[in-house]
Amino acid sequence: MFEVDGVDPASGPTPDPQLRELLSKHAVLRLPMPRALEDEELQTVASRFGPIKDPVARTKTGERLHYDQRRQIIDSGFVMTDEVREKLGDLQFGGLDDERPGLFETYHCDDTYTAEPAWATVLHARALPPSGGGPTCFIDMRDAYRQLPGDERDALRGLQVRYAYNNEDAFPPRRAARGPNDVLEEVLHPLVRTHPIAGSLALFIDLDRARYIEGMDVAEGRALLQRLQDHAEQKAAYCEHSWRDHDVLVWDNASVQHKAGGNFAVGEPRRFWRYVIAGEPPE
Ligand SMILES: O=C(O)CCC(=O)C(=O)O
Ligand SMILES: [Fe+2]
Repeated sequence: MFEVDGVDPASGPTPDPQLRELLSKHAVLRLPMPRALEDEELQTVASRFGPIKDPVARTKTGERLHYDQRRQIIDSGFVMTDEVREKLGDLQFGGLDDERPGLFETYHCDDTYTAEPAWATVLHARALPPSGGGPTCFIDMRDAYRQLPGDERDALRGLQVRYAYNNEDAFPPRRAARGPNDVLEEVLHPLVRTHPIAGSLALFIDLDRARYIEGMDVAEGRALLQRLQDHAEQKAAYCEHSWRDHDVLVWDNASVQHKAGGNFAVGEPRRFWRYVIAGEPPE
């Protein structure tokens, strides 16, 4: 985690090679802001890292589907009521907390169910739990890869993982997400990813959406994915960000996994505005 002071929400080069470089190196950047940003200002800050991604992906029948808003509201403190539950019908977000469906408490990277997952995610704090708690936690997947034995590192290169939005076979304790995005096509991504800017190698896994390893016995491939995830969670360098008002936090989905810490009281607000930054297909 690295702090970048003085980023001007009103102007600056878009993209800004220096900020892209810093993000590639440190994987998580905190940009303190003096006040809550206007939407346009947040877009300016986000664009310093690259073009904002238009969340459009292909469906199984080849159509283009807007699978999300361009600016997303992450409302992790939102408490489910029976009334809302009824309205949502079959919609499931896949989280672990029945009461707080916007709380994503399992390690993941964003957007892996699309062919060109967002390179980076930009989150701007709008409301934080008054009594504290609710950090965002990160593990370093380059470090996780480096810590594997050399022969295993070599053996993993070239393997491809299959991802789906609606993974009915979600890895426990995760639960399957369900909704209109079920129609999206399944996609493949490499298990070992070369960083698009730094050129470094990282394990690229998202068990929230992964199904199996292509060309490998399904159970064997899933056991391998789970073992690699456990390895990363136990061994890889870890950091967490304790939110302060108006923070902008940016992370690099090509080199870290993240999750929300749910240690804040039910009923307290925890809300962010979010833009994601476009990325090339992982290689
Ligand atoms: O709530 C958090 O800390 C993380 C949210 C998250 O996973 C995301 O915005 O992609
Ligand atoms: Fe996320």
